[in-house]
Amino acid sequence: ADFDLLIRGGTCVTAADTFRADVAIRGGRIVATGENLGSADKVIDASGMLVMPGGIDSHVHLAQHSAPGTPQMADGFESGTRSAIAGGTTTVLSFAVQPRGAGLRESVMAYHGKAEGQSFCDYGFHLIITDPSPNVLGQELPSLVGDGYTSFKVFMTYDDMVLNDRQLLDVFDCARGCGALVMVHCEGYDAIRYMTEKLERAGKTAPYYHGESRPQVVEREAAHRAISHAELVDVPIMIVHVSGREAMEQIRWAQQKGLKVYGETCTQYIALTAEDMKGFNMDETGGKYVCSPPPRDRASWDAIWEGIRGGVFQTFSSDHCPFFWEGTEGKQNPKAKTSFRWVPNGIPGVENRMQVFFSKGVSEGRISLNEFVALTSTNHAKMYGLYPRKGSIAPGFDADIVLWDANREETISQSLMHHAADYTPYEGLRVKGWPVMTLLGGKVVCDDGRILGRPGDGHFLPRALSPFAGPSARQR
Ligand code: DUC
Ligand code: ZN
Ligand code: ZN
Ligand code: ZN
Repeated sequence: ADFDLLIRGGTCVTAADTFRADVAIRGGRIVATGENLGSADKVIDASGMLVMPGGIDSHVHLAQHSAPGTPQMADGFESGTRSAIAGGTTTVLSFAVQPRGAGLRESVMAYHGKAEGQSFCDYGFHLIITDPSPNVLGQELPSLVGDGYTSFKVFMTYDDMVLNDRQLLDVFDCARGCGALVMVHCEGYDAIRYMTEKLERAGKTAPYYHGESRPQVVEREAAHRAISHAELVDVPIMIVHVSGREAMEQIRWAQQKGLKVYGETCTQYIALTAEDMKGFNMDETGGKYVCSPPPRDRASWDAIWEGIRGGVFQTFSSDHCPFFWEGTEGKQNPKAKTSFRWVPNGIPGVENRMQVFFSKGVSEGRISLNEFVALTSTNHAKMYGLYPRKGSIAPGFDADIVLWDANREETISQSLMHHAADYTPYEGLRVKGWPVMTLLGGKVVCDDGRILGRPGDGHFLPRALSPFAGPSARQR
């Protein structure tokens, strides 16, 4: 036969176009699109389906190290990527954290150990820099960037992660020098500590007050500070997990000034609100929704859509950061009941990202199919150095494909999930549009919720420098 596989009769969608075509696959790659392409060993009938590039989720946390005695992450690479492929996502970028005092190279190797042979989908790593020592910035980071770890994240809050302004400037300077893309967690450390202590003194310790301890002004101030430092150093930055209007407007303002400031938003900021964090006991499940930045309100959903439609945000991610709900190691652990400050920040969602975004975006008429593909796949590939291998349906691209039924209605429920977490924060959400088949490198790895792939099908992706990470023309 001419091809290994032919996907016949579907409607292909890329970030640019929508067209009726068959897709021919050989050796794990797309080799042709069009009509009457030839014979194939296997044919998949995609009539009535959308044929889209597999999702790329450039913001997930899998097997992330937690301090001893604190809740541990619910998903490792096996369960987390199983959930990804079930949701139509074929590439994840996860975080390799540098514990303070540790070397970067040893830190990233530890995450390779957790992922190798375990992953159902392809994966790469962003580094998290917590300890920007002279050796890290002078030697290790440039060397790792050269090895394909071309992006890293820094935090403006959390005791064990926070960088001060001088450290941020030094890290930005290093990124500028090696052409890496810096992702910034924008929430102000001191403001959060002030608010947390004030709320605790007033006895306001329930999960709901997690949201009150880090209101939008705290996110906006940090976003503005990060943007200012990036302008000073002349380096592009990506502001991740933007929750509402305040930070969105900072990014838009920076973009209108001509600064290379990029934005990411996530499922929770168009689907959850602070109200969800009310209540704590078994029947009152506020702790399930605790993540950072916290979910805001419905007006914020509108602001996020404004940013999506206006091009402020390039990527839509899950920020899958799963913890168990039940049990002493989970979000309900005894310490967490004494104050929101001990509830681990993060929620699962890698499986639901495309479902929720398609339903609220495409099915409800807020964005086009092409914008959906751009924000869930193509832009992630371009932003993080995976293009033109990942992120489109065209000859030469990896045959990472999701067949999507735009008309199928489902209700999201834990019983449908493939993660290891014991709940989904999107429980009960009705969606229209559903992934029905996922292919990785031309192999069917999930068929209508049934996992056909194996751990180890997915491979590590060293990445090229981001074309978006170069300094501005004005100053090189
Ligand atoms: N930042 C993330 O990116 N994910 C979860 C929690 C956090 O602070
Ligand atoms: Zn973060
Ligand atoms: Zn995250
Ligand atoms: Zn391998």
